[in-house]
Amino acid sequence: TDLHTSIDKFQFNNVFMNASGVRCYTKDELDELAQSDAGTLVTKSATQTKRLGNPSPRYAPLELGSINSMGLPNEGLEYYLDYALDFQKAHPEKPIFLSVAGLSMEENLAMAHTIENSDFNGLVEFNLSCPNVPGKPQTGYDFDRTQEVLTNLFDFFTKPAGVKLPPYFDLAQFDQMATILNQFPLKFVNSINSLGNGLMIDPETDTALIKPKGGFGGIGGAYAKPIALANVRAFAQRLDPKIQLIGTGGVTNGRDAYDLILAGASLVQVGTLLQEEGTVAFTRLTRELRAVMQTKGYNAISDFRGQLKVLS
Ligand code: RRO
Repeated sequence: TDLHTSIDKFQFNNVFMNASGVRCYTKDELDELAQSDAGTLVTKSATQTKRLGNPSPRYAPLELGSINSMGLPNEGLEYYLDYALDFQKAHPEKPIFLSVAGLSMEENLAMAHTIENSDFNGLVEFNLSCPNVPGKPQTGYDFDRTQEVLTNLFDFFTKPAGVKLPPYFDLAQFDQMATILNQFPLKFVNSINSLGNGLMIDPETDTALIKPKGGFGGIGGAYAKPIALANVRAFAQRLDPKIQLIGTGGVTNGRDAYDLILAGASLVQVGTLLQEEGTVAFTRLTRELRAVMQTKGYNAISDFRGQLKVLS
């Protein structure tokens, strides 16, 4: 059973990879991802300069997932770009993703210029959906702003790129966002980032579980699965077929990944599960996805990608 997949001209020997933010902060963590069974990896979303992020505790595992308000801690673009440039020399057969998340349009455009003028030859993921920086609304929930950012970006940016989006909950939002996205030469759309601004309470102490923002944080894991499936499916139905889908949210076993692929995903990212289990999660997910495919009589991802059936 072959788990090979592709985005644009880029080939991957496994559909699984990390979700940005999880175990991809340091070069050591990135090396561990590279050595795992994952098909590729993405770096922690970068800002122009290093950030320490929000005060701890800023991540907590939950019964069905996780809550985080990391606040974009990262080593700065240069660190991750350096890593990517070294990596592509050492592993020309394994294209990787560089994630960027500017706190303003100017910062996003400045980072895009730096990448454009570099030798980076992988894919760039523009994160339009960080929910956790106090005072900074998620770009992906402001449609005019998203249009403006992408217009200014693709005015000069020519490297293969995509966007990481927040979850949407109304079909009119999918219509509007897809109309915007279809105007640009995007190679992929990655849905979804965490469910923004959830709240979990410790029953012993009646206290919010995490410290930043009075306890509000992005929810990931099993809580997110039906929302992720709907977002991947809704965009697959609306986007130009040249724009591929990356499915992220709620993967805890091989069947969850199979479902995201049925909904239209070409790659599957793993967040909370990877945080909790480590890179060995990819070994189990790979085995479980292969088993589901074998049961269904499928030999390749392309045999069932996007083939979700609905009741008539
Ligand atoms: O760093 C974070 O707090 C964070 C980011 Br940038 C993001 O995109 N999604 C998330 O759940 N946390």
